[in-house]
Amino acid sequence: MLVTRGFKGKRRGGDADRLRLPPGQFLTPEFPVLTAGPTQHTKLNNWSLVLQHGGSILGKWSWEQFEALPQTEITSDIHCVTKWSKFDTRWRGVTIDDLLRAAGLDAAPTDFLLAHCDGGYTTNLLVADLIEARAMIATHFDDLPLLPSHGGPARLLVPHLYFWKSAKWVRRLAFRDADSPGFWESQGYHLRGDPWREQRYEGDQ
Ligand SMILES: Nc1nc2c(c(=O)[nH]1)N[C@H]1C(S)=C(S)[C@@H](COP(=O)(O)O)O[C@H]1N2
Ligand SMILES: [Mo]
Repeated sequence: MLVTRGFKGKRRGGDADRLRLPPGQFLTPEFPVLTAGPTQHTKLNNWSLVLQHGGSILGKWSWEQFEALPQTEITSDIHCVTKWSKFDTRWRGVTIDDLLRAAGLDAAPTDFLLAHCDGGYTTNLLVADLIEARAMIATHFDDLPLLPSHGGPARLLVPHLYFWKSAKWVRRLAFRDADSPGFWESQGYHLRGDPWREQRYEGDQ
């Protein structure tokens, strides 16, 4: 079990909370739903998660097989590029490290990947942003199965990047030899999206 916690403030709106907010963000206790397009509803017996590199399948798990993989809990702040941040969100799922291990891989085959979702959403990520317990395929929020609106049955969770990188209804991680933009990235959003560097749009340093 791994738990990562940010710096905790004593009261809402205090100095500690402000230090904990990336530039330009405001704190919300809500959990807004943001989706381009309709919520996806995938039956668990039709669900699978695939790790792929070019034409070859590196790993594939049914829901049952996926649920049997090692479980990790992460508590983290999340930051949406539309400027809301939420502190101390609590997730459970399978880290990308454990997923690679389950596929029998010592290391990722390339430095980049594109996450593909039910409904067609995609987002690009550096492998370095996914390994070493920085990211997971999350299936639970606050101890409950993830709601469809928040990406259930399973979503990518990459809490240290803007939340558009945390692809809901993720089904396939495709390793690639080069970084190429996903859905929002090809519409002017930043290729990486680090909230602490305020990498919102293409061209932000
Ligand atoms: N498949 C999919 N994943 C997605 C999105 C989407 O439209 N489709 N929106 C992204 C954006 S812009 C944000 S801010 C978060 C919102 O997640 P939430 O609805 O759980 O708050 O999901 C991200 N993942
Ligand atoms: Mo977003």
